[in-house]
Amino acid sequence: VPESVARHHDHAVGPNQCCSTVVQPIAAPVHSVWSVVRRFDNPQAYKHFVKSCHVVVGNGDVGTLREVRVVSGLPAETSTERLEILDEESHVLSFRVIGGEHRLANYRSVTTLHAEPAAAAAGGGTVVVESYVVDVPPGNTREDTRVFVDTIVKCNLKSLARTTENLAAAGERPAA
Ligand code: A8S
Repeated sequence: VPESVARHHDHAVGPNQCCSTVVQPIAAPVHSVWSVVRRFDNPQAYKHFVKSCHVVVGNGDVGTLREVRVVSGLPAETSTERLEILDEESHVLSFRVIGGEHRLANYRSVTTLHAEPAAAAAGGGTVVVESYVVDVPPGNTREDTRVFVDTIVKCNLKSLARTTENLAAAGERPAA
């Protein structure tokens, strides 16, 4: 992993914040995984806790704001999120939560994609690294918070793996 990319996961963590990193291998080439991850306007393509998403400002470049509605059953209704980094060459995306009805104040995550050279013969492979930092909500412990957020991020990345592995398989199929 290049140092310039690793540095994105090196968060400044305040005294009442927690941070963590989730790693997910995917049996699909980096360009197909990136084609899904880069779509800041369409997180529901793989994030199943997202009920709907509307871009309120911007066209998908840095500074774009999206308004996400969350499925029921979570301690959240909406989230307003700003695209902070979209690096098409290094495959880095970062967003920040700037508002909404939920308990994850000051959430910021960074997602980076890394080609898995050993998987080249099998059509390509990717390792996704997603790290985050967030305020620990009042009345919760750092550990509670990490378990809650890690669960969401792991679900998202497992779903990203299924989605992009299916895309890759469909692309390999000979045309009828
Ligand atoms: C993401 C990651 C997270 C999203 C969280 C952690 C969230 O959308 C959900 C529940 C909450 O309580 C907070 O990449 C919030 O989307 C599913 C609404 C922000």
